[in-house]
Amino acid sequence: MKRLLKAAFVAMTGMSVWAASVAYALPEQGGLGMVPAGSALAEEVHFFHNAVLLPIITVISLLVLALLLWVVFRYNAKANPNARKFSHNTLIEVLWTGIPIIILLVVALPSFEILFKEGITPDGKQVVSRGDGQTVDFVFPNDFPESRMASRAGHLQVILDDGASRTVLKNKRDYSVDGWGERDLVVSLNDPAPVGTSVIVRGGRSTQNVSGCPTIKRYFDGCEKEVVLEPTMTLKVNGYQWNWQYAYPDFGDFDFFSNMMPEDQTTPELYRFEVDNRVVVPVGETIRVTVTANDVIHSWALPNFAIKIDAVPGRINETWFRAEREGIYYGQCSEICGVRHSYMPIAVEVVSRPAFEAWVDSQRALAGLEPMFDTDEVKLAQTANADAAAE
Ligand SMILES: [Cu+2]
Repeated sequence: MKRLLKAAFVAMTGMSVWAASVAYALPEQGGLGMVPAGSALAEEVHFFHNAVLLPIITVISLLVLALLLWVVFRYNAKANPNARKFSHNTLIEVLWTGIPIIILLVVALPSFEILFKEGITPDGKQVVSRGDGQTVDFVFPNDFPESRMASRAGHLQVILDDGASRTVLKNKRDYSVDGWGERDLVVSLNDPAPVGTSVIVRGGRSTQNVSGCPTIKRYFDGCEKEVVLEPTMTLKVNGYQWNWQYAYPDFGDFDFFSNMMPEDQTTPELYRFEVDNRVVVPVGETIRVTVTANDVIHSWALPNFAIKIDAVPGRINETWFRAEREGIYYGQCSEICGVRHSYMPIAVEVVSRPAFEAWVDSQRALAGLEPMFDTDEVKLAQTANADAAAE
């Protein structure tokens, strides 16, 4: 009962509960709600499911139940011995055609928006400039294809970063924009950017609600919007009977297979989720995911990021995600692909940028490649820093 109440509460408020300390984003044993959202887009999907679909489904089910009970009790042979013999009722027919059309539109329009967002890889760009205490004008090169150009205030985001914290500036109150429709947009700050700060101008049409926006604001489209930047890397996913192969084309010609951990080498909670080689990606960056298969159709599914995309032999499907928090996220092949279909889990480890770079170099070493990030210069600088700290 407690669990039902909790699920009802989660459904009503559309909240995505997340405990910051949980490193493993595992499904809750016997849970009814969604797994925690790991991306802003997944929050959108959860909101749509919990606050739009579930109430509509509930009301329709209760209405149909009430109609059935009414007919059963009011119009059974005993209660209603003389049946009336009319063939149609125009008003009712208009209503039961018109109302479902309206309901379907209410369901379809927001779901199209989410589907488009999942299907179109973000292309936002950013320009970082140094504040010098005098400059107020900062140029953003709006060099997108015409249909993707930043064309209104909502397509731009101006952020001041002083190294310790970031402040998102507000259009009109803090800055104005000139040059709409031209290649160069000029952002004019009302006050010059202080010395030592970075002025980050982000632009593009791939925008989304910021993560963690309250449900009530989502209802009224009152969430703060942000520009989602273009991918920093591509993850190539290839489905096999019965494991996954991953490649990182931006970081060299290395790939690896990811196999389920045997039952005796993992915990009961992680069995059928944990793998020997996890996918590793950096936090807060847009990851392009291309998915295909080697033999039969599989499906790469990662519920925390609201991803479920078919892996089809001879075809490359593309999607993307941007993880908001570090952690380990699990999914499973979601297209029946043979006898070991339920033994090809997916595990994604979201780590910090430095940890990601260290991991890339470890994978490159395994493939016999030179390090990409852990170069001699980096090592020298690290040693110099360590020496300076020791003195
Ligand atoms: Cu499969």
